Amino acid sequence: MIDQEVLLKSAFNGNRRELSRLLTHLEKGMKLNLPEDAPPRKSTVLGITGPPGVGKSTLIGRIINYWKLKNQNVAVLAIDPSSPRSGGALLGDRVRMDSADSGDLVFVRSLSTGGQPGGISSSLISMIDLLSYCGWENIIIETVGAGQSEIKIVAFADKILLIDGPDRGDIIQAEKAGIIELADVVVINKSDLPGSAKAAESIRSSLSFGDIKSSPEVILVSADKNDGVEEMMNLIENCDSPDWRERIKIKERLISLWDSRLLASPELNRIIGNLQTGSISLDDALDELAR
Ligand SMILES: Nc1nc2c(ncn2[C@@H]2O[C@H](COP(=O)(O)OP(=O)(O)OP(=O)(O)O)[C@@H](O)[C@H]2O)c(=O)[nH]1
Ligand SMILES: [Mg+2]
Repeated sequence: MIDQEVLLKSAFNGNRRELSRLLTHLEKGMKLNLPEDAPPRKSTVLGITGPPGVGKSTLIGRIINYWKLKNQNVAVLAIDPSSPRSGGALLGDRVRMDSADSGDLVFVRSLSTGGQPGGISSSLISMIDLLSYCGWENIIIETVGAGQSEIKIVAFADKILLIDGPDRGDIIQAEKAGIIELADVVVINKSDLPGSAKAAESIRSSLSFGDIKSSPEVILVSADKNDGVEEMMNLIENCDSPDWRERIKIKERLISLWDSRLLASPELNRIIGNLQTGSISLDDALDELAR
């Protein structure tokens, strides 16, 4: 048993090792008990998602520097899908972000989606609350657009950046998964490469033909050259999410938590067995799981 209160006090006072330990416990499903007089969450959560390799981590490095220059701190939760990825991308992430992961203003943490049966979403809220309680003003959640559930983890963020590259084909997947509806700003990264302006144009026009009520801004950025980052940050910091988008986010959060509860149920295997033998109906199964 760990003494959460002791760890909390220490993390609150700036001890990163204890903060890390607490995050590990939350990742494994521990319930967070903040003191009763803890102030409401005040940090801003920025969700960043997009297909593999579009430059999310590189861009996050730039965003970190942007906030550092303003003397604001930032904690990054980088969520890796549980399925193994090729080429040690995780390590690559660390190395790329390490340039920024220095000093007291930055905290970077990788999370795995395979940590607990219900996935990451149920513990994500506690992690955000913990980081906020410990004084982290900006929190970034990075997810890879590898599966719908991973992408939609960003629905737990206040503001959402969808990143794509010059290869317009990639974003089709995001469109299918309904991520575009959630995005406050769409970033076409790698603007230093040919094809990026065309990709941005094509996304803009497909958005204006869609039934999206107020389309997100589409902007060109080069994380590599640090070009357009300031403009992007101005956009994201000053945009107001319309009501309908807030509602979609809340709905996605509910669906995520619903899913993770179902998957974490100790009765799940037994109920699946009963469904298989036909001894109960799907409706019965849902009723039982809801109980
Ligand atoms: N030309 C160019 N290359 C870039 C730019 N930004 C990132 N890259 C390169 O794109 C590759 C992938 O960058 P990452 O930042 O790891 O991309 P990611 O989206 O975090 O990748 P995953 O986490 O694996 O999904 C690296 O080789 C980067 O150097 C850019 O603006 N221009
Ligand atoms: Mg990355």
